[in-house]
Amino acid sequence: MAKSQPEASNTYHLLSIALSHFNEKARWAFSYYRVPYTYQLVLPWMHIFATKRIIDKDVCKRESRDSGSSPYSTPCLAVYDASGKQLEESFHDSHDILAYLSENFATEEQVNLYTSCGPEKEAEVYRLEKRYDEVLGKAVVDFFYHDLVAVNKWRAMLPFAWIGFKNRVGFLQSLMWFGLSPVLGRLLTAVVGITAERYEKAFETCREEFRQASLLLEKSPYLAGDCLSAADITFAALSFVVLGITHEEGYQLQSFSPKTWSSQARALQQELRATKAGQHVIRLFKEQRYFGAPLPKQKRTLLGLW
Ligand SMILES: N[C@@H](CCC(=O)N[C@@H](CS)C(=O)NCC(=O)O)C(=O)O
Repeated sequence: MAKSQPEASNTYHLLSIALSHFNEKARWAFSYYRVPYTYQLVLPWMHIFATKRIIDKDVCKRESRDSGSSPYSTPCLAVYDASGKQLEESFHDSHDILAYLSENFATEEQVNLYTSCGPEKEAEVYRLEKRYDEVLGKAVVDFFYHDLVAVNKWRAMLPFAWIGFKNRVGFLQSLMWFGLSPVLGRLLTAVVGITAERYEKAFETCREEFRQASLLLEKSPYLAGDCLSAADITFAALSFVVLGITHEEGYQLQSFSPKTWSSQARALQQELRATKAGQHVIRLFKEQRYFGAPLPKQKRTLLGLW
């Protein structure tokens, strides 16, 4: 049930990496609960400038459950008072954001996404969400960066460099990314430890996750039962890259055209699209991603960086 006070008197600002699937999950959670918010788009590495300002205020009350990301990780939700000036709390994990919105903004129409399939399924929804975050979400990172930065680098270089301008993340940030993205992309794969082996393994992990999810969908219309839950939103948001979901198909921002991906990546996208789980995700993006939700306002910042 909705607990409109004191949260209704808060204002919400979401810092999110434009092309990130974990960030799409947080954006989707906001759309689902119809919570107005402003957002600021950042690009990898440059996100540190933006999230550091929030982290330095030391108002995060939750222990991080994710040892794989840095302290500057996105999505980063800043909760301000009604005036929008006083920072009261911050969240640095997509699950924490989804759980917070579910606790505070569920209504009879937008039911709590953890109990929507019945209280007896709550633990299963948590389990599925955690599995998708830890297994599918991580495999998608390996697939995404290795394909764009190494396997298909010559064809992907320009679209990868152009992505800041395409998503209007701010002139200075877009320009820095345009010039430095080949180096920053390489640096990122080195720091995160993404290798050709991990890329190959990511294909198998994605296939297996889609196979398991398809089996669940043989038994019920949604992953955890008869209703949309946090498991469906997590699975769908984390899959948008490996399915190549476009803006026209419901992805909130502007992604890459098919030729940006290598032929093997495109083949995987087509293969997964044809599965029951793939069809489920395509339908969720089409029918549930935006329905009735107010579009968030993009906060213009000094040339896109701070
Ligand atoms: N478990 C975290 C994972 C988030 C994550 O991996 N975020 C990436 C973008 S896809 C990120 O911001 N990486 C940069 C960093 O860790 O500094 C969540 O679900 O929010």
